[in-house]
Amino acid sequence: MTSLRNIRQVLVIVALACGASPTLADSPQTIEMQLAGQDGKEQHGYGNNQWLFPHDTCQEPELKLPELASENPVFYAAKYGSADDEVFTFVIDKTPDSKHSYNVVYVDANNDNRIDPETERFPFKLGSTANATPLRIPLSVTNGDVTASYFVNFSAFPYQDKNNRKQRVHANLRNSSYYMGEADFDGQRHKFIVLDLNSNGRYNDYEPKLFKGDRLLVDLDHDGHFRSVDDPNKNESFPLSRFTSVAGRWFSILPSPDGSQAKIAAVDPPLGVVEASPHVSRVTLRSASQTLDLVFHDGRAEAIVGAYEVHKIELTSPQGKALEWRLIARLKNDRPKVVVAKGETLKLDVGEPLRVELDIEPQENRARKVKLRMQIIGKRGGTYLYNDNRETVAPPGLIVLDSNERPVATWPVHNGIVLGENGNSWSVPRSFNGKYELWPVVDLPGLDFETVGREIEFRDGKIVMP
Ligand SMILES: [Ca+2]
Ligand SMILES: [Ca+2]
Ligand SMILES: [Ca+2]
Ligand SMILES: [Ca+2]
Repeated sequence: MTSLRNIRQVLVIVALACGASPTLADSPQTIEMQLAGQDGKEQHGYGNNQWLFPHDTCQEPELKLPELASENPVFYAAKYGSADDEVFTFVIDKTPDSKHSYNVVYVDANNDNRIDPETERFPFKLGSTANATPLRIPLSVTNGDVTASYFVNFSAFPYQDKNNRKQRVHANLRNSSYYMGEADFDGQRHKFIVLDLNSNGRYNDYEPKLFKGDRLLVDLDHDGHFRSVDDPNKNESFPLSRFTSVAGRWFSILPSPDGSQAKIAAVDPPLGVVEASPHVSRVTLRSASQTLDLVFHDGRAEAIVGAYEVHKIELTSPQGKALEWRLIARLKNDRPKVVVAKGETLKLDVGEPLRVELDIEPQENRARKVKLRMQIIGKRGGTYLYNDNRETVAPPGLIVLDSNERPVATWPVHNGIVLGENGNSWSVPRSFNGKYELWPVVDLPGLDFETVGREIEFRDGKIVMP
């Protein structure tokens, strides 16, 4: 009898469990990842590189070098993985028959501090900054007690800039391999990629800023591609964070440092609420370990508790309006700091009111040219650019009024051309004589802008300094 009752209990439990239709995503998953991209067929779309500065001498004094033919070999010190010795020495050399160009690169690819003249020697072609054919080199990178293959694309080219005034041969290494696996996020198997986007040989760096950490790509729509799209519902590219929202729920996705394994578990992180003004549609918050892409509905969004900085703000016209517009601010300096507390509501004070600022300055040695810069600035900072690609928006512009307040010139303004942080120069007609007013015009339905005009005096098209 006892055993029958036990069987009944088991049946009841099984029935209950089936009723809730649990998927694999409900239980922690440990995924064995496969190295991919070593054949040069990269699927992830974008990568980062390590810039290698030239040295006259080897930066690793203990390294055993092969005999070099050039009088001026160039040494580079790349860094990959996390081990006591994370420096990989590269040297470019030229064979005796090569009169001008470097044509051989030696690499301590297995980082045993000895360059094998046979197996660690690769012919290559010196490139230019505009055009360099990269050479694919397999390294053995160590993280903890795991040593694994890691492929880099090596390019070298003569280079100079204002910080490197003497032209020398610089080089860079673009990471060209990544790890791919398959996991259950929503009851279906999805291919996913862990990408060493900050190019340091480790796959588990949280991304506090683009290219400063690593990425996670999930093929949510099973089309074989891993795209980052503006539509948050179609986004397949995620900054590596403590918690990641995939297919509508929160997961902890932790790659091992060497990338060969990923631990995935559905989680319920502590949440608070963020409220913003009605036109705020999306906001990106970032901390050292967590990126949140908040999508606002009726002015509200849920957010994981934590202390963040505001990185990106998006304002959009209300859904259903015939004229659609979108303004996006990417904050680079003085980012507002916010704290999301558990169960509490944070009022995010960004966006409106917006004001339009206009700067005008004469261009040195360029007659009848003035530099104009127009910026849309929101509350608590941020320079907003509008969606250039939608024809429905009346583009922002500049209107010039003469002393009788008659418009004498109008000028459409595009992102990066006058509108934005850089500004651009404007040719003033020679007929401009006397005092003029320049007014920025931004007309986006439903948005109020505070605009301030500027009075300028011209003589034969030249700006008259006050
Ligand atoms: Ca070394
Ligand atoms: Ca070696
Ligand atoms: Ca990394
Ligand atoms: Ca896809």
